[in-house]
Amino acid sequence: MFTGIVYKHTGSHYLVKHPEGGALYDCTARGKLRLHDNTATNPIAAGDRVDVEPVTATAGAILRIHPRKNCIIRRATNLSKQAHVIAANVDLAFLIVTIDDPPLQMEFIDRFLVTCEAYKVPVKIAVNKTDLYSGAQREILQRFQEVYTGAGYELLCVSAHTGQHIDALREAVKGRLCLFSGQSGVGKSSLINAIEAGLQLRTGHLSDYHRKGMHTTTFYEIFDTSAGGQIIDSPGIKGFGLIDVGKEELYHFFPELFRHAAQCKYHMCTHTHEPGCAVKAAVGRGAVSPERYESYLKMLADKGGKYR
Ligand SMILES: Nc1nc2c(ncn2[C@@H]2O[C@H](COP(=O)(O)OP(=O)(O)O)[C@@H](O)[C@H]2O)c(=O)[nH]1
Ligand SMILES: [Mg+2]
Ligand SMILES: [Zn+2]
Repeated sequence: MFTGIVYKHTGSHYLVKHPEGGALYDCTARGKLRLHDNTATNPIAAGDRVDVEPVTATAGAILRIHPRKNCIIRRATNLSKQAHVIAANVDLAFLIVTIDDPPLQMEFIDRFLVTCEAYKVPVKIAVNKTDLYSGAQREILQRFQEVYTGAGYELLCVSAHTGQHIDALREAVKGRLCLFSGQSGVGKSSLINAIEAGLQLRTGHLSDYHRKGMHTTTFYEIFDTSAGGQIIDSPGIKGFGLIDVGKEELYHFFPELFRHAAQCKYHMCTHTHEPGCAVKAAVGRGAVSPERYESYLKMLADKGGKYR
């Protein structure tokens, strides 16, 4: 028996890496596993540590899942009960965004950040395709930087094509299990290729794939980097529907709102209409960006009425 990490999950099969030698075992789950979350469509996810009993030199059976340090869960829609575990035991998540091609989607970005905060996964932002931006896009980028560094997030401007700040990205990944997430087409796979040239992951626009009949990344998959770290490449994510967060605690996961909330007059302040709200006061004097506050209000008022 050995304990290894799940590198990929495809349907009912799991590829588990042997800790010595690094052989990948094609595994299925045996018997009744003690599951972390039985509402999940996938009980075992990339990043899980599992005990494997080898059956042949390349195949085995998963006997046990180790307790998780954390995991990131996504739900299809606000009303959906079905949860999908994206990844487990993540040391750092990189949210990859672009100003253009595809355009910035603030809602997606803030939902992802809230999700990371709620699951206690450290998260950084990387703005990719900086080689493309000029004029108005540069201005949007500048404001984007102000808003998110102001909120307390570390932000890197990178380009998979020119190599800008790829070393910084490579350094951040070193020794960690790192999730690369973001909308389809922002350049996740291209950045992983730039960090680790040997990998040669397939890249390209979704529309190109349709035209050529190719398949884009459809599974979360872990790749080793030579500096001693792992990156999880994500398939195109349409959006984050539900976040497992109660409305009354949503502001806990906007770190800059949370910092001010202790000074609110009312303990149960929702930071929407209450007198003596320190969060609204902070927005008023520019200590919290109106963009992020708007985002908070929008999530709070979201259709479906509930986050849980
Ligand atoms: N100009 C430019 N294009 C990029 C950059 N990074 C990726 N792309 C292009 O964006 C498209 C989508 O990249 P891909 O890595 O497949 O995105 P993913 O869906 O997030 O994995 C491809 O056509 C890439 O060549 C970049 O830094 N600059
Ligand atoms: Mg990709
Ligand atoms: Zn308040």
